[in-house]
Amino acid sequence: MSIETGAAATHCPYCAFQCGMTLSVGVGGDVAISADPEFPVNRGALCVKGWTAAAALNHPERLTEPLVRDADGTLRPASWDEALDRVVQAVQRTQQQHGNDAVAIFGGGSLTNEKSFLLGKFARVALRTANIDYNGRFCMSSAAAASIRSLGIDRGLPFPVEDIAGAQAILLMGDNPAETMPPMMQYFDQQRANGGRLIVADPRLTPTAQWADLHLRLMPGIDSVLANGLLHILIRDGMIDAAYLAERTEGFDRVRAAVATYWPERVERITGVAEAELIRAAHLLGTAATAMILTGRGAEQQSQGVSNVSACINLALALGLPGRPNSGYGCITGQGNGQGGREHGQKADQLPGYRRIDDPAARRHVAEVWGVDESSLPGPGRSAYELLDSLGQEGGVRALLVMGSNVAVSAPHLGNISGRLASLDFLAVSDFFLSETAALADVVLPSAQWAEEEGTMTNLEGRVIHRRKACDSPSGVMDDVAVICELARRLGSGPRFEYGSVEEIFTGLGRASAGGPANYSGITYAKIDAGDGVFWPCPDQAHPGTPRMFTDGFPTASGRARMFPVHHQEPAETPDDDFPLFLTTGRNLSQYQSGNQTRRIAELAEISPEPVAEIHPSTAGRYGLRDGQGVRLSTRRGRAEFRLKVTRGIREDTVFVPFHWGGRQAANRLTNPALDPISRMPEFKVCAVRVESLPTAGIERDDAESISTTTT
Ligand SMILES: Nc1nc2c(c(=O)[nH]1)N[C@H]1C(S)=C(S)[C@@H](COP(=O)(O)OP(=O)(O)OC[C@H]3O[C@@H](n4cnc5c(=O)[nH]c(N)nc54)[C@H](O)[C@@H]3O)O[C@H]1N2
Ligand SMILES: Nc1nc2c(c(=O)[nH]1)N[C@H]1C(S)=C(S)[C@@H](COP(=O)(O)OP(=O)(O)OC[C@H]3O[C@@H](n4cnc5c(=O)[nH]c(N)nc54)[C@H](O)[C@@H]3O)O[C@H]1N2
Ligand code: SF4
Ligand SMILES: [Mo]
Repeated sequence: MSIETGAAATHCPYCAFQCGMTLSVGVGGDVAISADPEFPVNRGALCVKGWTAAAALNHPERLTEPLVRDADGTLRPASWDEALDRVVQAVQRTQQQHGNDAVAIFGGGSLTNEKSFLLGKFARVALRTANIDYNGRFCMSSAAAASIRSLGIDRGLPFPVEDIAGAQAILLMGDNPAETMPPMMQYFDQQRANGGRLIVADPRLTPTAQWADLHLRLMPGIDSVLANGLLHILIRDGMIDAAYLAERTEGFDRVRAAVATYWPERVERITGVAEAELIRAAHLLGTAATAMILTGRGAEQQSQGVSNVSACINLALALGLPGRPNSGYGCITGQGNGQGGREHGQKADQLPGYRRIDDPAARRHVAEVWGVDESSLPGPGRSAYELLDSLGQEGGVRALLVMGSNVAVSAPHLGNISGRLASLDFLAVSDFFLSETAALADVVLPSAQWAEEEGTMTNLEGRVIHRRKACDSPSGVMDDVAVICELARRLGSGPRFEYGSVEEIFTGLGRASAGGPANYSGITYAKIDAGDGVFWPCPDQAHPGTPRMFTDGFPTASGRARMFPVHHQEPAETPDDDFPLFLTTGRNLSQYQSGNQTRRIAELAEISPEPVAEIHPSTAGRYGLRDGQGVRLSTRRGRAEFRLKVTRGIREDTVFVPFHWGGRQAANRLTNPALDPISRMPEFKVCAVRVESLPTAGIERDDAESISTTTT
């Protein structure tokens, strides 16, 4: 992967597949994107979001100067000096009046490893606040928590994606890669060519489910019942790996007792999946020499998310899969740096290297690397939703800095969160477009974009890769690293934030991670560049990295994987007379996340101009609704408006909407913030909803009016 003049081998700004791409900068600053055929993950493939990513770089709505809010309520351009000064004054005022923890940071999984590390250090060293969390809490935190307690570590995929091609059977629980990571489908393609089978569990007949050999159209919110039911059949039919269970796991007896009551007729009754299909799925997994169980947000974003994933891990362990070739349990991480972003300290309970902030040894190590006194490091802070829910409250957070998230669209129960954001004494947002959250801020800091700065990302496989700078940012823009270091300097912590380069920050991150679960200490930029990235853990310079984990044991106290019995409980809210259907939410192919980056790109807006609610024909008939009309969805928490799509590809009791829009079209006006007791993940995937015709013919698009699109 050589860098030619005017061209840089780098990676996509969006999802965790982190496709390799080449950016060529022409005369006049135009940027062209081509896929990198040599990068072993995407192997020359990109999805439509990747192909069109350059359109965001020189987009006319790009923020190129800081904005500050005047006393009359208007946002006006300001100098960097004034904007940063306002932030510093607000921090100091708030901390003097209300204590250190009244200032908080909200980060994101799109930030590089270096930024994630700096943000965590900034919170603990410069602000000395316990309150820092990030949008990954809304993403894969249930899988992370379940993996840590069972397998001893959380690396989303503990094997490279290429292993998928060699799995004879794969169960995909609530993931839709045909739309959310299209280039990954080449491995499922190869898997099929090798004679392998794919089973997809999803309430919708997604493009991925259409592709599968078997689609289990389960009811939302009951994944653990399905997994327990499959394990019941495998035990009954003598298809579990007794030797593996005896040698490599603990806790199976209690799991066996728990799944005893999940006989197929009962599981059919609860999940809506026919007994014959359950048996077929179990036998496909049980007879395969190599197999994988993979989870996505469908199974994880529930108030029972950790239980669901634990039930899937139990299934994988009973089949003897983790640590075997082309086999195992994996979580398909979502955001560009969704993996690295959860390792280096922007989580409320965490220090770099995936260490716990309440572990005395971890605190001593990190305090020493940072050159501060251990007693000065705060303890664990509030989780993402709880942090947002505390804004402006007595004893809660009063000043907030958001970097890399658009919570005014993506947080659950927006009716509550919008009010909480409005009640803050001070809000600062760093972004490169005026997101719905930035539009509420007192200070907006215009940030550089991916192609304009150096850094590393860790993809869904745990592969640390180099995102190279390909072009300069517009004048007036300051990158996040410079912003964090300058704020630290103005707050009196300058010497601890003096870095000569981004690479130097990576070296500091490596030292802080040494000895921790996510050990980066043997990774350098040179080592990443010499190959196709380096898989963590990589404990020393001579170590080649770890593409495949668990081959010799699990990083638990006993070296064995721990199995936890799962007793299913209902979702926090189920349909009733007033709200008679399930609502579930997720993604479509051409929009990304809160849509702040993709709604502005013409090619993407053309494919998906507005949010569409999917409903089954018989349900539409029952409520007198027609395909293409406007509908209002209502839940106990709010209302939102959508165009209706009538499709046989969804269960009769379920409505699906994407969450990529704000304002009146925001799915999150509807969603339930019920939290998983362990991961603190909100229940984005299940609540109870009512559907009605919109009184007027048209849907008012209040959020879209302010956005203009541009083509590549
Ligand atoms: N185009 C696009 N790609 C993306 C993103 C994007 O916004 N747009 N975001 C990236 C990120 S951050 C993430 S986390 C990933 C997410 O990637 P996915 O996990 O594939 O995305 P989702 O659409 O949220 O959810 C997957 C599926 O879960 C199903 N589902 C809903 N409820 C349930 C349930 O109760 N049980 C089960 N088993 N399934 C259920 C939905 O019907 C949906 O098809 O995508 C990444 N890639
Ligand atoms: N209803 C419902 N809600 C959901 C989900 C769901 O399935 N259903 N999924 C959840 C999931 S999995 C996720 S990951 C979250 C995502 O939700 P968000 O965190 O809101 O996701 P993004 O739109 O990626 O927000 C990133 C913001 O930061 C900006 N940005 C990107 N990179 C950088 C950078 O390097 N620096 C700075 N300063 N800014 C940057 C972008 O322009 C964007 O405005 O949403 C969650 N919300
Ligand atoms: S699959 Fe993900 S990383 Fe690849 S081009 Fe699409 S959005 Fe970018
Ligand atoms: Mo995500």
